[in-house]
Amino acid sequence: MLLPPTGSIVMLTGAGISAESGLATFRGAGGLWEGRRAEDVATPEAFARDPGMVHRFYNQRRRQLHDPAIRPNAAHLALARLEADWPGSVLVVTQNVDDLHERAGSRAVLHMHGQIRRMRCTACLEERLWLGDLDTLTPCPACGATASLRPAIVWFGEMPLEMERIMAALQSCDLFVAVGTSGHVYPAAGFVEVVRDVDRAHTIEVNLEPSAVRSAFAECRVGPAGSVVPTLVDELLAGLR
Ligand code: BV8
Repeated sequence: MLLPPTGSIVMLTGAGISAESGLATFRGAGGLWEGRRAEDVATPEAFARDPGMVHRFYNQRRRQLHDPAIRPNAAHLALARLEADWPGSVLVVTQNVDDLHERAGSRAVLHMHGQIRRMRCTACLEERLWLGDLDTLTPCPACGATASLRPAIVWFGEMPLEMERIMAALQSCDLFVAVGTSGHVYPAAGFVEVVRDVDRAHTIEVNLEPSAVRSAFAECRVGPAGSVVPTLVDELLAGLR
């Protein structure tokens, strides 16, 4: 596929890009947690009702990131290689809260749904890296308040982060690729429609199966991200020669 060398690329990633690294997706077979859907746990209401349960949900997932078996896969590494070798701009917009893109070497990464390795105090609004467990008794390291810490994650009904930067990147990109996302969660699922209004941009979906917004994409590549994304990156870089 030929793209102008100065072309700008936006990669939207979802839970599917981390699946081959061993992290469960939301709506796949392992998607339930204690019999609950993510939509029922990842909400301010659930946190207000049962903060301990929501802390357990995130503590379990945060602990996974310390597992040496959980590491970036070929898809994460290919996106980092693209950012390093592509002369134009490459931006990863991820719905994921893990740090696998950064550990693969990507630097231009926007976590629109927050990061599981960060916490925020609802009393003093301090936000910082937090790698251990959290619970209602954990005192805020900045203000000392208890029962005030929460994961720095965007829950359902909360405003995603970096939306201005994301919209600007979508409206000026030459290529938009969605990798491993089911197209159920907005506003991310609507990003392809924003790009479609940009007449020159090409859009590609990479997924094991068609997403809920498959019809909005000009091209679909079916298969595991770990093999489809490196091939796509090879094609893009070969077009530079
Ligand atoms: C907002 C952080 C507005 C948490 C997440 C009614 C009431 C309230 C809101 C709404 C409503 N109706 C609609 C909404 C909007 C809502 C929404 O879209 N709900 C859906 C469920 C209908 N959205 C929101 O609430 C958003 N905020 O709208 O704010 C607003 C305006 C003004 C002021 C205030 C607010 C916020 C949404 C963010 C929620 N937080 N994550 C956490 O991580 O615990 S969303 C959560 O789902 C994750 O981020 C996840 O990434 C994301 C999306 O899921 P996917 O990534 O797509 O994962 P999924 O499992 O679904 O699919 C995986 C895909 O990978 C599959 O297609 C599979 O085939 C594929 N795959 C699997 N393996 C592979 C693969 N592909 C390739 N290779 C493989 N190997």
